Formats: sequence, structure tokens, C-alpha cells
Amino acid sequence: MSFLYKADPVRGMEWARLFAAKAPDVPFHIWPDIGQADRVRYLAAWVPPPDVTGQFPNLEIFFSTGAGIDQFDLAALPPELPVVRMAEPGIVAGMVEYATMAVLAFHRDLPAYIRQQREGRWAAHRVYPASKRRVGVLGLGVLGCAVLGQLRTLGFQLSGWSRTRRQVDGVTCYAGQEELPAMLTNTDILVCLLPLTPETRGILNSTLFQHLPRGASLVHVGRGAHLDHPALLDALETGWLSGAVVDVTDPEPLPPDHPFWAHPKILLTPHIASMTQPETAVEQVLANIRRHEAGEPLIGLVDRSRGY
Ligand code: NDP
Ligand code: OXD
Repeated sequence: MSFLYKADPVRGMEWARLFAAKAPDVPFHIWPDIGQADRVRYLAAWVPPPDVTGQFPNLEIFFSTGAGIDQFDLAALPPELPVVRMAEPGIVAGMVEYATMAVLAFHRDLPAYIRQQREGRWAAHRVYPASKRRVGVLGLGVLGCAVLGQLRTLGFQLSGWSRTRRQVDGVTCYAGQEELPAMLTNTDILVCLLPLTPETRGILNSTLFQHLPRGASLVHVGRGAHLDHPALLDALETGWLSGAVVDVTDPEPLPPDHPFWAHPKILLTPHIASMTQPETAVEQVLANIRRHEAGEPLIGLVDRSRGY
């Protein structure tokens, strides 16, 4: 039995060290050194190689090294192969930091002060308490709920949106397409933490923006293809939206002449809102292998029918 890792090789070396310390009985290989193909029982990758079960006939679990799984074609993996995504504490903590930073930046007018400093302009904007600011989160999953939990400690008015009805302490919850406009109407800062599926592709578009109050801002940390770029540019141009923090784009990276790069109202980061952390990821992977061996449910198992 062996474990094969096929993702960022630098972090792969850390995984290898952690496996050697925590699971010395599990031979660990880093792609392209696959060891003996028929011994590979577990594969961790951002994108699996083609014909994965043809190449690794005894594969028992595919671990996505990301929380999202849209970077590969789920339908191309055999239906009986469990696909497990990263819902490990390290990636959650990173997203909580980033989303909180971006929400606070808008709440405290940081993008405006950066512009003013460049212009040599000293002008104070009124400071409002967090209790007067309404933050809405699209996606009430592992990440959305963790972000809301942190924002709650800061006193924001909170709402969240999911596909099925959820209950989250201190959060007004909305569910389904029909309830989305009601949430948006009451949102000053919108955070997108949805998975990319056929239903959510292009969801951040002009119709959605129009439901937000004038002057609202966007924190986009879901997936690039959620966002309609011309619609965002338009909304910023007309002042309907006041700013956007954009961590994910389609394509990645953006071409050098893309208007987002130099836009004064867009803060762009290169898909780094959060990252899987080797220490906690290996803990979770090993816990899942133990669960698998004991016939227990896996943490982060992807529901194929939902596509996330
Ligand atoms: P989860 O699967 O735990 O949660 C997804 C949430 O989105 C659920 O609440 C789900 O609803 C909701 N949802 C899905 N489809 C719809 C829909 N059609 N309408 C309304 N709500 C919907 O995912 P995570 O929280 O772990 O991660 C979310 C996403 O964050 C990832 O898929 C990835 O795209 C992104 N991500 C980005 C990173 C970055 O660095 N920028 C890092 C990590 C993740 P329900 O509760 O009803 O199922
Ligand atoms: C992920 C990501 O999905 O980094 O984990 O985007």
C-alpha cells in the first residue's frame, strides 16, 4: 500500500516529512515518482492524472488538495471512487483571516484612504460601528460559516445564503434563488464563498449587483468563473458598487492588459485567500484513512449529486 502526492512539490516535501513522522508504515511518493502503480491506494492531487483508475487499479480514495473541486472533471472519475476535499483547519483559518481583512478594509474605508494618500489628500470619512454594517456571505459551508463566526465577534449585522435551509447562530439565513434578492437588499459588503457549479457559474453578474444597495462592495474569494468581469467594471464605473477585493479570476492569471490590474477600485490578489496547510492537511488525510479502514464516514466527502 502507498500514498501518492501530485501537487505543489515544495509542500509535497513537507507532506513527505509529516508522513514519515506520523505514518512511517505508509510509503509516500511525490509525482512523477509514482513507485509501484498497483500499490497506490491513496492519491492526493489538485488535478488527478487522466485515467486515474486505469493507471492505479487499486486506488481507494482520491483526495483533492483544495477545498474546491471544480479544477477537475468529477464525472471523469469512476463513480465508486470516493472523492474527498480539503476541509482542514489550516485552510479554514486562512480564509477567515483573508475574508475578515477584506471586510474590515471596506468597513474602515481603507481602499479610499489608499487612494487619498496617493493623491496627497487628507480627508476623514465618518467612522461607523460594525453594528451598523451589514455583511452577507454567499455560501454557508465550512468556510462561509467560519468567516461568519469571526465576523460575529466583531459585531457586524450578518446574513448568509445557501442552497438548502441552514441555521447559523447570529446570522439571518436565506436559502434558494427566490430568497437571494432579499438578502442582497440588506447587504453592504458581500462575500462570495460558493463552490463553482453549473448553478453558481456567472452568479456575480449585473442582476445580482442591482439587488445590492448603491455603494455596496464585493469580496470575491469563491472561484473566478462566478464573476462576470464586464458587469463588475460597469458597476464600479457607475458607482453602484464602491469597490471589490478579487482573489479569484477566470482565467488565472489575468492577461497583462486586463482592466482589473490597474483598476483604482479593485484590490486584486493571486488566488491566495487561503491555502491547504501541510501540517493540518496530513492530520486530516491520515484521520480519513483510519476512518476508511474502520468503515466510518469520511470528513469532506464530496457529494457527487450536488457537485461540491
Ligand atoms: P462547502 O461545500 O462546505 O459549502 C458550500 C456552500 O455553498 C454551502 O452552504 C452550499 O449550500 C452553498 N451552495 C452551493 N451551491 C449553491 C447554490 N446553487 N445556491 C446557493 N448556495 C449554494 O464549501 P467550502 O465552504 O469549504 O468552500 C467554498 C468554496 O470556497 C470552494 O468551493 C472554493 O470555490 C472556495 N475556496 C477558495 C479559496 C481561495 O483561496 N480563494 C480557498 C478555498 C476554497 P448547502 O449548505 O445548502 O449545501
Ligand atoms: C481551494 C483553493 O479550493 O485553494 O482550496 O482555491
